[in-house]
Amino acid sequence: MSTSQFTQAIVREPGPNCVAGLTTSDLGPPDFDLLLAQHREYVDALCELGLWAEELPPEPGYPDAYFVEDMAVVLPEVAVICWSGVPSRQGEQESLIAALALHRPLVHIEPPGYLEGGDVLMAGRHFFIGLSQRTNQAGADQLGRVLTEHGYTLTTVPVRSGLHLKSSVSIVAPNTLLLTADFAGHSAFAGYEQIVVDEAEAPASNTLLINDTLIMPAGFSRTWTRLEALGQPIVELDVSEIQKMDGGLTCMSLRF
Ligand code: CIR
Repeated sequence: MSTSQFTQAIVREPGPNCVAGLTTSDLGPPDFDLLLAQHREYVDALCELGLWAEELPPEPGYPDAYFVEDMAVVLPEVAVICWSGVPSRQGEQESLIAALALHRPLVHIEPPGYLEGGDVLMAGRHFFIGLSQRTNQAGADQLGRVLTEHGYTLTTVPVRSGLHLKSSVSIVAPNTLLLTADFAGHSAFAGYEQIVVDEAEAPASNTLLINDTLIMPAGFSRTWTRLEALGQPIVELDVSEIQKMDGGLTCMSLRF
């Protein structure tokens, strides 16, 4: 599995209840119609990059369910179904189970372990697993066993700022990470080229590499300039309303 070569995605349409989702942001409530339009542009962008996108319907009981990335980690060999670190999201995975069972054998993270996909960053054959409020050591150990069984390596990284590891650290080229100053210099990332985003552009550290194209959030010109130097195509998407719900570009799809 390469870091960025994907043929399929699973996404979920946000429901009107998404405004009731969890957030720590002080950006105010999202405009639902605009959020829906931004989500549509996101799905269109994935399709334009060659992915076949399966779109699941909204989940009335789960306002955060369109952040599908958090509910599974999809490897070539197996899909690991997550157990959320927060009660309001425990149960979202049920409808993903049916979708993913068509593509992969399934294994499950079991409580007292909990783990969300937003904390799992794939870098070729190596994985970084964030230990956050949404992922505990027991959850990371369970995923670690699956990864090791299939020949991958992993390191855990404490997440002391931001929601998930991938809120602040992205892979933007095979050996290059885009990350915030809080994570730069962590020993887990030694050996990788590091592009540290300006403090004022911290949300740009959640950037998505799809089939050698970078999808980055709009409005971060300094980061754009630095990423442009990598020589890969860049697509900018406005995710202002999604950011109001603590979400970003990686959270809204499972890619495999
Ligand atoms: C939550 O707090 O769970 C959602 N409002 C946001 C989840 C974002 N997911 C991600 O970064 N992987």
